[in-house]
Parts: sequence; C-alpha cells; structure tokens
Amino acid sequence: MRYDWTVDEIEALFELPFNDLMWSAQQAHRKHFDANEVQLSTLLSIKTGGCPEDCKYCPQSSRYNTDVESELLMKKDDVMKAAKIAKEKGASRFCRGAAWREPKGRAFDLVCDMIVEIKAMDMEACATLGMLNADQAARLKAVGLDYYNHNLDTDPEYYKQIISTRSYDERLDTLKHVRANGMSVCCGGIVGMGETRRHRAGLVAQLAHMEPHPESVPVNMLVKVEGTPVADDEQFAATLDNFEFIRTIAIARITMPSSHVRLSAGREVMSEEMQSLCFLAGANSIFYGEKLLTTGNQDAENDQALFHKLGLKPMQINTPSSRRMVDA
Ligand code: SAM
Ligand code: DTB
Ligand code: SF4
Repeated sequence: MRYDWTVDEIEALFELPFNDLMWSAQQAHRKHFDANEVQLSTLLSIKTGGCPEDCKYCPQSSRYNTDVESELLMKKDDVMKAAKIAKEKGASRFCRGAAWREPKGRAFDLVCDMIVEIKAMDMEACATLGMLNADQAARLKAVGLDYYNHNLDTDPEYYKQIISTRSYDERLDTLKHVRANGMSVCCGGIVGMGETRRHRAGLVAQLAHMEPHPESVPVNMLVKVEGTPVADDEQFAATLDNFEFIRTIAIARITMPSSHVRLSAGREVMSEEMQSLCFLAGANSIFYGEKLLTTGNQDAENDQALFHKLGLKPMQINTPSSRRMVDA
C-alpha cells in the first residue's frame, strides 16, 4: 500500500486517457473488493441549521440566508424510528449529522445514548458532529461508535477560500483523535466548488497520505444551495464536468484501493448512466434514502431498481468485504 503519492503523480492520473484510467481503477477495485457489492449508509440530520461556522458551501451555516431553519436536537425516539426504517430498507450503516462546530454538554450525552441503542439494532453506527477532542473521541468509542465522519473538504491551499472559522490542521487533529481511539475514519471532500484540477489532486493526496487510509472516502459533488456563497458567487461558479467527477472517483480508488469510496452528495441529479460510470470507476458505497442532511437524494426505490439493472448487491456488515481488506 502506498502513502506517498505526490500531487504531481495524482495530477498525471487525471491526465490519463479515460479508458486507461477506468481500467486501472477497476483492477484496483477488484483486487480488494467484490466489484458488484455496494455499501449503503443512511443519513439523518439530528441537529439541523444554526451552525456558527462559515463553510461557504453549507446551507446549515447561520451566516447565509438559505431555506434551512435552525432546529433543536431530535428526540431519541424519533432518531430510533428513522434508524429502524433505514435498516428495514437495507442500509448497513446509520449516520447522524449535527450542524455543530463541536459537540458540547448535555447534547453530547444524548448523542452518546443514541449510539448505544443503534448498536443494539445490529447496524454500524457513524456520526458527524464537528471537531472532537481526545476525550470526546474516547467517549464515542466507548459507547460503540464504529465510524466518525470528518471531511477535509478540499485542497489545503484552496481551503482558505472556503472556510475561515476552523483550520485544516484542526481537521487533521480531529481525525487523529478518531484514529487513535480505534474508530474507523470516514473522510473525503467536495468537488465542484470552483477549484482547479491541481486542487482536486491536492485533496486526494492529503487523503491518500493518511496512514492507514480512511476506511471510507466520501466524494461529494457540490449541491448548489441558493443563499450559500459557492452557489451564488461568480468566483465559485464553474460547474464541474461529469467526467472530471468520475475521474476523481477513479483516482480515489487507485490511490486508496482498500477504502470504501462513496459516491456521495450530488447523486439526486445524476442519471443512471452517470452513476453506473461512477460504480465502474470504483465507487462502492452510497448514501441511501431520500434525504442527505437538508437536501434531497435518490429515492430508495430508484436505487433498488438501478441495482437490479446492474446486478449490484448491498454489502452486508461483518463480512470480509465490509471490513478493510488487509493492507497489501
Ligand atoms: N458540522 C459537521 C462538520 O462540518 O464536520 C458535520 C456536518 S457537515 C454538513 C458534513 C459534510 O457535509 C461537510 O464536511 C461537507 O463535506 C458536506 N456538505 C455540506 N454541504 C454540502 C453541499 N452543499 N454539497 C456537498 N457536500 C456538502
Ligand atoms: C459527507 O461527506 N456528505 C454527507 C455526510 N458526509 C454527512 C453530507 C452531504 C450534505 C449535502 C448537503 C445537505 O444535505 O445539507
Ligand atoms: Fe456547520 Fe458543518 Fe455546515 Fe460547516 S459543514 S457550516 S461546520 S454544519
């Protein structure tokens, strides 16, 4: 396994003829996974809106005028109902998101209580609650959290144009605490925010330098939400070509071959053919269910129909392919 990919090397992968890139990605995929299995994670926003951070893509920041209203933390019973529905529909992992800079006080206790109950349902538990310190990471591990999602979002250089209220290093610190406490890392980013190809290569390099690689790598296509700067300002306006998105997936697969690469936000508006090319490029995980956090996603029925057409199967938990393959 390599952890020393340079940005130049990754940029060179972006330059490959499309068919050659896809072939390399498929070889990497088949070496580590059953290429016809896709892991299904269902998201639930348990604390929506009113976030003090200034992430310029995010409809939940209180700094931007979007349709998202600030809500209180959801009640445990309602969260458990949603987890039960997700399991019945076939999701193997339930991920709760909170629009926080970091978890605090009683709200964090309540989130920990929820994790204990989700684990009792025999599902993998994931959470994305913002920055964590070492004690918080230890506590999440102790209550049984399997995965923690915290994204690097973009290249370290471009990052300054997107977020000012927390640094790249603070993100890396949170990821260190997650790893040090024995949880699996879910870490990826967003493409389509007006960044260059070099920046996309830089983001993949940052992810691929983590040793071990994140177990799960969400590749989000920006969802342009009216009122957010990346949707509204000319400076971020360039729309990403679909092939560039597929290339990014393929390159995540090649550089982090034993990770689950997730075709994440942006799927709602992708055609079946576009999604199929992402699966061919090595994506083997999706967000499953009609909503992401505040924006829409494909309906479960559409996904089931597409899986049927393509002969894809949902990945089950506690099988060799659902766990990280031993580093080769
Ligand atoms: N507040 C926590 C944090 O920022 O870590 C957790 C929730 S936050 C919404 C999780 C991730 O969602 C962000 O890091 C970002 O990658 C993704 N995200 C948010 N808004 C998005 C958008 N409009 N399009 C694509 N991805 C988005
Ligand atoms: C991730 O990488 N993408 C998800 C999850 N991790 C938490 C969130 C996508 C959010 C898209 C915008 C929204 O629905 O608010
Ligand atoms: Fe807040 Fe997370 Fe949105 Fe940033 S991405 S504004 S931290 S909810």
